[in-house]
Amino acid sequence: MEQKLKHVAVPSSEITSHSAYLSRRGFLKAAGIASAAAFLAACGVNVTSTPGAGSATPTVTQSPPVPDNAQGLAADELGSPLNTLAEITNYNNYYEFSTDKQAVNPLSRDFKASPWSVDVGGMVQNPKTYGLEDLLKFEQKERIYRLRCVEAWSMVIPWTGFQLSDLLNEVQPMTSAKYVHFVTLMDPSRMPGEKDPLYPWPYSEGLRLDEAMQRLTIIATGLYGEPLPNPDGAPLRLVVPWKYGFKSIKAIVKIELTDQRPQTMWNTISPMEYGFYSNVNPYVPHPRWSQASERRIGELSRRPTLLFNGYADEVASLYAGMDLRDNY
Ligand SMILES: Nc1nc2c(c(=O)[nH]1)N[C@H]1C(S)=C(S)[C@@H](COP(=O)(O)O)O[C@H]1N2
Ligand SMILES: [Mo]
Repeated sequence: MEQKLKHVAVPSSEITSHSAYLSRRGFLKAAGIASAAAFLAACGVNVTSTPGAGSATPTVTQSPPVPDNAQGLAADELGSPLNTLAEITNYNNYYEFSTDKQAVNPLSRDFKASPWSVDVGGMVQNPKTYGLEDLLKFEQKERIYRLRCVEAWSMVIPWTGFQLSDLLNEVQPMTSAKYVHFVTLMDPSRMPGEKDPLYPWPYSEGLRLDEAMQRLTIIATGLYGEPLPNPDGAPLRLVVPWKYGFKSIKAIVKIELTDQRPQTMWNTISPMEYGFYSNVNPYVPHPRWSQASERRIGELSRRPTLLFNGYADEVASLYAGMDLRDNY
């Protein structure tokens, strides 16, 4: 994660220089994004306030829906091959263990992820503390998702997990509930990174309730058919594939429904850089680097970043009428 704290160096390899930033029109053509832009315009979504947006050729193509049972598939619904288990478990952002992506795996090796429980409460009719074993009773799906880090690298990961909507339907949000707040385990004796006083621990994240109810939003309990590996957030973590990776909070112990937009860790550290929505958007650069392209781990050349990380068909309607530049 790139941010303002002085002791964390920004790896230049992850960041596209401003001169490399493609012109919007050129980018639209190169990436075939014209279709997504047209689709979004039809949905009433304001992709950008940049003049010329209307000149994109309106050829509408739809990507296939993400399957629920992807077990055994070797690629995502767009045809991109899966990253290997070794890649997925040895290049991790998990600041509770280390800010060094390659150090997370060895430093999290002895983390005990069971027993585990999650408090689900706040504005709900049926608050409950769930053991991991209770959560595994929700229908487990196999979903292959792209994970796009705000630092402009990405992976394709075959998750096992259940729809967050299944859990929320059970606890029954009150009509006054508008947001969902997620909190990571706070235990510096088990997560040594939490001793670093520069960060406002515990890690926390939030979603609008309708985003949390969207079918693509899952609580992952495994990947590659195994229980969730420690570096990826064992025993359970959120996955919201159309948002930057930092929204997908790991090692969750608390889920709380609220009527207030929740405070999140990255938004607290640097609100201009890490907004509440943080939808993947190639047209809205991070203040310090472009988001127009990304480096897929395991590939040599960069690839264009897709609006909503390629999930626009399924999620754009959540943002109908919103200016995605203001609501970054
Ligand atoms: N609790 C917690 N959750 C977290 C993070 C973290 O440091 N702590 N890093 C986030 C970031 S920046 C990314 S890109 C993803 C990375 O997930 P992965 O390591 O499974 O690929 O986890 C997210 N969830
Ligand atoms: Mo990230």
